[in-house]
Amino acid sequence: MPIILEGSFKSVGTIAIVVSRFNEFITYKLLDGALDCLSRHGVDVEKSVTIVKVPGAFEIPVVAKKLADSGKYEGIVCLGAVIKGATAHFDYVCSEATKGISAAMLDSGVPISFGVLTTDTIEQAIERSGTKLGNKGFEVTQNLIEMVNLLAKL
Ligand code: INI
Repeated sequence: MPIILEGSFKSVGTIAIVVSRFNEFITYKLLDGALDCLSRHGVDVEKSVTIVKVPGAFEIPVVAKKLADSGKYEGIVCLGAVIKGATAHFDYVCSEATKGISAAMLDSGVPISFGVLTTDTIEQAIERSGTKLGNKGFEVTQNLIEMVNLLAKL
């Protein structure tokens, strides 16, 4: 039999959430989803979760990297919403947020989940932040819990 390693959804320790204020009517719904997920997986949100607010998705990576390097957190959730209609530099903001968050995870070895919505319309963002298509903040937080548990086994 091969050895199969997989992360469980066992409760985790200290978690940081980086959330951008840009499009906050969407991102704060993602934050609600993330906190709901942590608390329903047994995390004491009052004691073990730190929330860091940044102006926009472009600023998320530098904060995620600093939090990861601090050694204080088992995992980091990044939440934002980049909506095409709202900007001419959509592609740049998306690409820098994606690359930067990924680099922060690979450089630090700390699991970081990518909960930055990149949508063509506000409606698509609303659908993914607690309505028709669920709550991406909840989903990416569940993935983070799995990755924290998986990395602890490797
Ligand atoms: N930031 C976002 O998080 N979402 C957006 O849709 C967005 N738009 O549309 O411009 C956005 N821009 C701000 C950017 O993230 C930075 O905060 C800004 O460029 C200052 O560095």
